[in-house]
Amino acid sequence: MAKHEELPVPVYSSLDSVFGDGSQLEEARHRFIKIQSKFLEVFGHPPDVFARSPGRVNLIGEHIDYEGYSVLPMAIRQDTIVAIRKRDAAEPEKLLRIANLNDVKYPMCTYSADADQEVDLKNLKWGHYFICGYKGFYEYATSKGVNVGDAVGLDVMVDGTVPTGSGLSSSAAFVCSSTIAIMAAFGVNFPKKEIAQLTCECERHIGTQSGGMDQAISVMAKNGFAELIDFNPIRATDVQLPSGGSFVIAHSLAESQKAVTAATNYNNRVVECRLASIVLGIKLGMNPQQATSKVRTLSDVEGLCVSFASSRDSSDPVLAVKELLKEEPYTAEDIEQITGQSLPSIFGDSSTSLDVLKAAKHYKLHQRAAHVYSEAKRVHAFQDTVSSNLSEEDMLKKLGDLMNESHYSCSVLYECSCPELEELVKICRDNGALGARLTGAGWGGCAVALVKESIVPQFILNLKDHFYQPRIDRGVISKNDLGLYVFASKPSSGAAIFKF
Ligand code: NG1
Ligand code: MG
Repeated sequence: MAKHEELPVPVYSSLDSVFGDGSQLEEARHRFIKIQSKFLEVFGHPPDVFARSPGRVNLIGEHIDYEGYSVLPMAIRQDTIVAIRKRDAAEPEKLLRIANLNDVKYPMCTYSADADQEVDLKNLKWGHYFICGYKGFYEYATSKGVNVGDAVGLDVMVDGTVPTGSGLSSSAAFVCSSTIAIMAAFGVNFPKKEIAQLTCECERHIGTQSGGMDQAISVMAKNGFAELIDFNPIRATDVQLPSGGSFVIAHSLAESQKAVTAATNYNNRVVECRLASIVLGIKLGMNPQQATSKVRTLSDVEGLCVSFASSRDSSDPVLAVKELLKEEPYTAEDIEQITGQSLPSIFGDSSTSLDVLKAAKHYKLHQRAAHVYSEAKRVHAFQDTVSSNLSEEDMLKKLGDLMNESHYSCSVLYECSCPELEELVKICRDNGALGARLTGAGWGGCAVALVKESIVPQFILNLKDHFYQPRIDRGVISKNDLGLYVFASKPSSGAAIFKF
């Protein structure tokens, strides 16, 4: 039997295979009807096909996917649905018309059907995420020798329920559902792991040097399971979570605009990790020229770090970080002295990295590397704990401890938290969470808390009282929207195509 990730995206002719038979199915029916009729109203004809891809919550393994390390997310119920229709090839004006069910917040975007168009990062519009998928589809199909014919116009209607800027990967849900809808419109389908890879690469057109976690889980998730996602090559292993625990997702209400702050936040950390791995490589005996040209990620030099540690009777790469990288921030000159090369020349091929160098005052190599290596270990400890024969009580406690350690590392070593997330995580712990941490890139967005199933309703009420009520009183959010900001989540299924 072909492995799950080798299979193409499933195509369904009814909604119940994905949405079950309860209230979720009813909701989904309403949603599809709304999308269908809005499509008809805007474009004058019905869509050919629909694609759905979910958001995700990362349970553990933050900011390590782009360093080559495994992560452990689960898909959530909230998703993006894209309805699409291929226009007639004979029409003279070939346009991509991308509309949204919420046309007040997201007015229609129109682009040419030219797959070589540049994504204009200075003027970022919501429709750009669709263009990522569009370019990715063409690049991939071309590389595979699949002839998809000349460019044609596409009519597209989007409906997303993943809150944006929340660390729940609304962006990947949108890019993946767009790419899969385009594939379906062109009558092709690819193995899920290839789609995961291509959507990861094409989302980088937005300007963040992301890893592949979000797209991988969005495409490959299975109902009822979290997944351990490995990279190079992408692989997903089912992880059964203990039934007595529940994951509650709570929004800090600080919106993280990742694409806008990339140079000082997300991409800055990617650059710092690369510099940390180069400096470690050199300190561990690599020739500087070779290190700057070959070493990309901390996983590339982990073997050297482990050998170093073994000379001190340890197997922990963090030991090498502690002894070889100074705690004080490195200046550009410090690093240039070690590498014998100017920083811009190391990153010469990447304009987003050059933006980072321009904005950075210094580089915290010790802290970032210590986070990545220790977080990578926590992911495996989490998986080992889940599959151990500990009592459920002890298992939940251990998982909670790992989540707390992860948060501490993100907050103190990786510095990707913010005051609102710190407050929220503390409130979670004070109200009975076994563990709580920021999830996704951070600098805003959501926290995820592990809570005993039996106390979930009370826990959510307590969060409302302590975190949200003051914000309702100040008019930051409305009471009616509370359900969008705090909810318990079960592992949902991955991407699907619907053709009725
Ligand atoms: P968010 O901010 O949740 O989309 C981002 C990256 C992930 C991963 C996490 C941090 C994108 C598309 N995703 O997630 O790959 O690096 O941050 O663990 O940028
Ligand atoms: Mg994102």
